[in-house]
Order: sequence, then structure tokens, then C-alpha cells
Amino acid sequence: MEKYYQEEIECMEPGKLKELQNERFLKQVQNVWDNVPYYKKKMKDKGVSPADIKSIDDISKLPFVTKDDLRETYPYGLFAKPLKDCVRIHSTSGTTGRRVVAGYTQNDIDLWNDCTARALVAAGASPKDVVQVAYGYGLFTGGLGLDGGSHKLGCLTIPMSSGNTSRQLQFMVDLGTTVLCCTPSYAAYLSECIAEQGLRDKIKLKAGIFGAEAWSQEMRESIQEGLGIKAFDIYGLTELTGPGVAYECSEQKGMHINEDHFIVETIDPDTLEPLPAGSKGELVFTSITKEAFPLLRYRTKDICILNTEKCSCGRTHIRMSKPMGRSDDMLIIKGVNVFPSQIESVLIEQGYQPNYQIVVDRVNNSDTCEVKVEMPAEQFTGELAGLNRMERNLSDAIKTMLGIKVKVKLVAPKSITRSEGKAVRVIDNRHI
Ligand code: DLL
Repeated sequence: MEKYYQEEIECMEPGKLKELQNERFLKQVQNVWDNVPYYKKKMKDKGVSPADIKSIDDISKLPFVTKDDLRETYPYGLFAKPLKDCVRIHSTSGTTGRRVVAGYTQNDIDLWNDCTARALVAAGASPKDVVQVAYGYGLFTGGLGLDGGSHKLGCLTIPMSSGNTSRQLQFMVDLGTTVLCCTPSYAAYLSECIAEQGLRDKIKLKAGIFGAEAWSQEMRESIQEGLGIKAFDIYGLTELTGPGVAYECSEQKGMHINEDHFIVETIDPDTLEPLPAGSKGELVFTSITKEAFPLLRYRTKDICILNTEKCSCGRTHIRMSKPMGRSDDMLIIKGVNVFPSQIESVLIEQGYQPNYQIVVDRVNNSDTCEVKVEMPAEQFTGELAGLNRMERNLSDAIKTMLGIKVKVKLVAPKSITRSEGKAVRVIDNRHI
């Protein structure tokens, strides 16, 4: 287990870490120049070659890579290794355009598993734990990602995948699951079912590792209370391996980025200029150990704040805040920027469960926004008429948070479809 709390790496003095990053970074730049013609061309187009890159301080001379580059080079155009050296593919669940295909060598998988094992250790797991992996297995990276870390750490791993909620609960009780890994929205649903079925005293859960979608601090508190656990955030994306790019420690104050594998920057998404730590910006990552599918300066579209302060857990790796949503997910309603997680915070603060859907439309050239929210089951009398005051109160609270008026519609408990993976919170009819 000590091996996966890699003190010599995770608590490395910043100067030494930079040395390690430098060495890996320079090797990676040369690697993509030599082995990925698309990169070589992109670098040449920007008038830069490996000779111009002397250290990480020159990183901003390199061109960015965006999802468009990945689509253009689909499926293998950014691979730096021949296919005979690759052992796995994962792919994004992207709904528009071509899917993104990421490749892994065996070494890539081993290092990725180290990253998720670190996340498990940071959440308090040890080989004594029973880890139920309820992220989807398959092309999505969640299932196999946490599964790999759990195996590495030596935990008893239950490879459930997502869905089949009654079997999830049965195994959780019968097999004595202590650590649950799934999306926060599925964790909230499991918590709801556990309460309904009176299973709270029969479960042995102590921690959950939840990520893959935005979730608010209020939602964390609600899950922690419902399941009687500590709920830890985990971040990652397919393009960079999957879960485990960053993870929370016992302090639960931001996610430590695995900086020995990823160099992080934040940029202003409009000017593309690098921003200092502490400013809100788009996350950009450079993978310095990936062999099959290395990405330099990949623009994630995730908006967040970096924190360089030393963490009381002892880890020195920089921390990222919870992403405030993807710039992709950000809605512009009546000219105002709105992230679904802001609405979620208000709902939970007002005593509702995070079961909601935001429907945006355009009527007579003007945006409309309706937030459907489930009535708390204990207050529901079977009658939806006459709830105007509750709806108005909620609408006022949302207006205080966002500055715009939205229509709130209370709906019957359980009428909004539950998610077993990433929840669909927004239906935007303006683009149909
Ligand atoms: O969601 C990988 C993952 C699996 C992460 C399991 C954590 C746990 P993708 O499907 O490629 O990969 O989606 C990546 O999901 O750019 C973020 O916008 C969002 N995301 C991931 N983790 C978080 C998180 C996986 N903890 C995209 N909080 C990313 C908020 C997250 N958003």
C-alpha cells in the first residue's frame, strides 16, 4: 500500500518536481516531433521546433491541441506508437461529431492504474477494503480506470459496472462494500434507494470516489449524509487517460493533480494567454509520460482555479478546484452565463434533492428557462396544483444566485429519469 502513497513523488519538494517534469517534458516534445507528423506540422506552422524548447518555461511556445485536432486525426493520427505496441482503446461518449479515440500501451495502463490507486489511498482505502466499481465498464474510462487502481492497491474489487440498481444494493449489503466508485448523480440515486429500502444500517460504506461530472458542494454534503460516508471528488478525461488526473485527499479542499504525469496550466479561454494560479481559467494539460497518445497543451474546456498553497495532508502537488462546469456546458440565458451546478446548489440549499432538469428555449426571440424540480417525497400530497408559493420562493432564490428570472415547475417525486452514469441536466431546445 505504501507504494501507492508515493510520498517521494506526491510530497516532492517543488524544485525537484520541476526537475522531473522538465526531463519528462523535453523527452515528450522530442517524441511527438519525431513520431507524430501532425504535431510536427503544427509546431512548424507555429515556427517552433524542439530546439526552441529548453524547459517547461517555454511551454507557451507550443501550439494548443483542441478537440478539433483530435477529430481531424481520428482515429490514429495522434498516436506516437505503432499499433502493435498498443494494448487498449478508450473513447469518449461525445454526442456530436466523431468520437475521440485514445490509445494506451501497457506502460500507459500501469501508470494510469498508479494514478487511480493514489486516489483510492487518498480517500482512505487500503487492501482491507471492498471496492464496488459502479462506473460504466467498456469504452468509458470510469469502470476500468478505478478497477485498475483498486487491483493495484490490492483491494477486493467488485466490477459491477453501472446500472442494475437492485443488484448493486444487494452486493453492497451482502459483500460488505466499504468504498463506492460511481458518478455523483448515481451515488445520489443509490442513497435515495437505500433510504427507501431501509438499508442504511445494513451497509458498511465509509467512502465514495465520485467524479466524471460537475457536482456541487451541497450535493457532496447531501450524499455524505445520506450514505454516512466521506465523498471524494476525482477528475479526469479520456484524452489524458481517464479518472485520476486529479483526486481529493482527506482535506477535501481541491483535487491534487498528478503533476509527475501531467503539467497543468490555466489560460484565458478568449485571449489564450496563460493565467497565474488563483485566477479562474480553462485547464490545459500536457501529458509527459503517456506513450501511445501523448497530448501537449490540450485545452480541456473545463473552467477552474489552481491552488499552489501547501495542503495539510502533506502532498505538494498543486490542487485544482472543482471544475465550475465545462465552457461547453455553460449556458448563456438572456445574456447571462449560467452553470447547471449553480442551480443545483440553490436547490439543495433550499432542501430539495438534486433531481432536476433545466429546459431552455427561445420564444419570440427571447430566451426562456424552466427548471423542473422534484417535490421532496415527504412533502408530496399527491397534488401538484397549489404549489405556486413554493415555486415562487425557489425561483426567487435562483434569481438571487444568477441574476435572471427562471420559471420553476415542481414535479412529482421520481418523475425525472435517474442517471446511472453522467446525468443529463440540460435540454436546450434553442439549437434544434
Ligand atoms: O469522465 C473520466 C472520469 C471517469 C473522471 C470517472 C472521473 C471519474 P470523459 O468522459 O472523457 O472522462 O469526460 C471528461 O468530464 O472534461 C469534465 O468536463 C468532466 N469531469 C470529469 N471529472 C469531473 C469532476 C471522464 N470530478 C469530462 N468534476 C471532463 C466535474 C468532471 N467535471
